[in-house]
Amino acid sequence: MIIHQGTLSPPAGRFAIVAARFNQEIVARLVEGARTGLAKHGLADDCMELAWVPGSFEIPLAALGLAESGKYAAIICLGAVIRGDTDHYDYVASGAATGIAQVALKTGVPVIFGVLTCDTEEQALDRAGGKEGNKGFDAALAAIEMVNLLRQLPGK
Ligand code: INI
Repeated sequence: MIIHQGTLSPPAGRFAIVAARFNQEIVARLVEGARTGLAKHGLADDCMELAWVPGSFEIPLAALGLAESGKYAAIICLGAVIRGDTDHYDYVASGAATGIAQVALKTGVPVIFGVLTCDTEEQALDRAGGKEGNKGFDAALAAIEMVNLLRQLPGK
């Protein structure tokens, strides 16, 4: 059996991060986590670009433009959606998740879902460099792995 597995060795190419400004204190920690994850795996800071958008709902549109430009090996999407008193949370979280998945499938570029969806700010902080790790860091590793995997798999 041939087994394909993306490694974490540094791939050639540029990495774009799309980050939501809403809950910016938390998202800034995710951005730092992603940057650290890329750097720890051999990617230079000048291979990384960061685009801020107003909220997680706007992430897919910015990610689409970046992915369609053909300039990036992967797009890492970071945001923090925290449940409030209304069902607004559900629309923002599902819009972000569905949109991000659509961008990846439409363009063939790995577009990584690093958007926290939490009930409380405490849960989000735990996942943005707290006791549950940093999901930005994890998203960076997922991006590297997917770039390397897709370069191994038979393409179109
Ligand atoms: N955007 C977030 O990224 N996180 C949230 O928790 C959030 N809440 O709770 O409202 C949020 N809303 C803004 C939304 O992403 C859009 O920016 C806004 O609706 C304009 O389209």
